[in-house]
Amino acid sequence: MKNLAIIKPAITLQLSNFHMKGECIIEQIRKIKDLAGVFFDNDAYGEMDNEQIIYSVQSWFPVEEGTEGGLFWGNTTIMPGKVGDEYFMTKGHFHSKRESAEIYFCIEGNGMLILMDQNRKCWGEEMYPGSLHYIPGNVAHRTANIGNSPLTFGACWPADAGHNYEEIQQEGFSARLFEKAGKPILIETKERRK
Ligand code: PAN
Ligand code: ZN
Repeated sequence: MKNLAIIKPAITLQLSNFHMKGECIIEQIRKIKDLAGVFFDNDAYGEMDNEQIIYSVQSWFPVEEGTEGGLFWGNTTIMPGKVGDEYFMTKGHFHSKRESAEIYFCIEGNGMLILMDQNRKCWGEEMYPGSLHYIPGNVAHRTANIGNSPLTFGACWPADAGHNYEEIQQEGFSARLFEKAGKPILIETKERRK
């Protein structure tokens, strides 16, 4: 950057829907067909439309992946719906650099941030417009939409955190968020394969 330069920001957030605009924004879409093994009820999963969009993520990587001290930003939108009795949710992950923390904040909709520590203790944090969430290091995280409209939240995480999806793919979370009698409830599941 030129000394004393005054420049326009490269990226802007549209305040009506929090979509980012600008170059280098990466869009990822996760459809039913991308989420094999994520949901509990395999029969209900098999009956769903493979092309149905479950969630999308817009990410901004202002520095290269792995840059120590750098930060990334992302917006996730999860559609409303369920597979069987289980709410639509993200795959979930630990960070590869496990001690890396993250901040989420809810923009619109109603959700549940599902957290699991190293000892597989699992708990949920309610998400609603304006709720702010600190995800400590060494804690796996995934998000479910528990409402009738799209859930959108913003996230900021270290550029060298990385994503470890394999562990959750293999071992799952120790609990799942189901709707029972019209309410979200965390229920322990015995899915650990190791
Ligand atoms: C978020 C998540 C995003 C999608 O930006 O990556 O909500 O969830 P999955 O990555 O589990 O599919 C984040 O936690 N980044 O670190
Ligand atoms: Zn994360």
